[in-house]
Amino acid sequence: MKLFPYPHTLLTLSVSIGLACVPLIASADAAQSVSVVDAYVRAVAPGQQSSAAFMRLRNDGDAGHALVSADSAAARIVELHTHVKVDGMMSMRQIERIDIPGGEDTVLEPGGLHVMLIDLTRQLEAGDDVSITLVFQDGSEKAIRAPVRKIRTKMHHHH
Ligand SMILES: [Cu+2]
Repeated sequence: MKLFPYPHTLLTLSVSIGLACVPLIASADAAQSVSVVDAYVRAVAPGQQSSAAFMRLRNDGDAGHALVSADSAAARIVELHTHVKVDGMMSMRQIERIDIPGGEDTVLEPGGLHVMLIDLTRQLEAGDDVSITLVFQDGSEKAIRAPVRKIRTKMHHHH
C-alpha cells in the first residue's frame, strides 16, 4: 500500500468535508419544500381545445420558490397564465413564473393564476386523471395527478 504524503492527504480530506457539507448548507429544493394540494383540471365540452389546471402550492420552507413551467401529455402546449383586467374585461395572459413565497400558500384558481392546457390531446371528462409535471426555478420537478372536475365559472379566452 502506498502512503500519500501528508499535504495530499490533507487536501483530500478538506475536499471530502467540503462536499459532505453541501447538502447541509443548501436549502431544500422547491420540489421538496412545495407540496401540491387540491389539484384539479377543468372538464371540457366535446370539441373544446383548451383547459386549465388549478391547485394550491404550499411552501413549507423559508426560501421562496417559483413555478417556471409545466408539462402534460394531455396538451401539446402548457403555459402559466394569470387573469388581468383590461378595459373592465378579465382576460388571460401568459406569465413567465408563478412565485411561491416561503411559508405561504399560492393559490391557482378559476379567475386567477392557472396552468393553461392548450391544444388538448384528448377530451377531458369529469372522473379522468391528468398527469402534470411542474418545473421550478431551481430545476427541480414535481409530478402530480389531478382529477378532472366540472367547473361552472365562465372562462374568457383572449390569447
Ligand atoms: Cu389561460
